[in-house]
Amino acid sequence: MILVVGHKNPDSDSICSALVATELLTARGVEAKPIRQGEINRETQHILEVADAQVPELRTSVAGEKIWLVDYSDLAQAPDDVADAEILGIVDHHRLGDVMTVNPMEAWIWPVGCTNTVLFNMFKIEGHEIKPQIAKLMMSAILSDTVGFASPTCTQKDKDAVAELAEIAGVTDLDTFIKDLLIAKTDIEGLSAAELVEKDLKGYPFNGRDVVVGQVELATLEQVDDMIEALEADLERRCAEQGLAFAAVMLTDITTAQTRLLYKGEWADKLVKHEKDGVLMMENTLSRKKQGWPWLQAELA
Ligand SMILES: [Mn+2]
Repeated sequence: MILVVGHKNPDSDSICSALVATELLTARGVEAKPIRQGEINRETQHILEVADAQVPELRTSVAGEKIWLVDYSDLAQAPDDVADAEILGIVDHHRLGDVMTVNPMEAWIWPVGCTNTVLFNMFKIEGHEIKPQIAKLMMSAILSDTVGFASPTCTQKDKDAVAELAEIAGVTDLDTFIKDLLIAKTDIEGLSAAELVEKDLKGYPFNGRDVVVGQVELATLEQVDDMIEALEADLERRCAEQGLAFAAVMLTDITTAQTRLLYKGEWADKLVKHEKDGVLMMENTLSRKKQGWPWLQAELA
């Protein structure tokens, strides 16, 4: 039995990848089960409803298990006891992380917009049938990760995959499908500052210290106008409680690709020079992976 596990603070790709990779392993005749390391967000909830799919079981310990990692290869994003598990496979679209394996394993890591684009191609290469429900999960994850093809992480392979998957899924009105997905993605109503920071928070070891960078995708920055102070206070609290050198959250307007960065911590001084009237705007920044984090790495180095 292989447990398929996405990263901590699961996003839609992470959850859909666990479900889809489980389907792929099953098609290979291997017993597998999807698990998740945290609560699902509203967009993922929307996707699972549209696809009529089950939420993977919540499970944060994998000691003694055989596992596949989907949508990451960093220890920081893996279950805490991953060292006591046997990693048999990785499907991902991020830079290669720091996990180590004892035995040879299967790794599918492509520079595309979404893990589900890699999984889609695995289905094709291996000649497995893609059911409409699985197609819906895959195309939703791709549209989520690429923000409806707008992200600089989006490649032709992602677009080709969605075109084929939409046909299998019977989705004829792709524009409405994307619109509904993005509405769910940017729905933050009623969330507290801590929940917003936590929503899509990623930890990065950097220069011997720990850094966290979250991202909140919005339809307009006005959605968080009243919460700036509370968000900054939450970042400060995280630095104090967890000894972080830097904690930030990217507030991204996905309609204009404008990101406001809130940040705290010992290393915060390094960024002050980029502020205008006390506000740090990152122009044309939609992707944390391709734009936000690389820029931060250069500035914090
Ligand atoms: Mn992803």
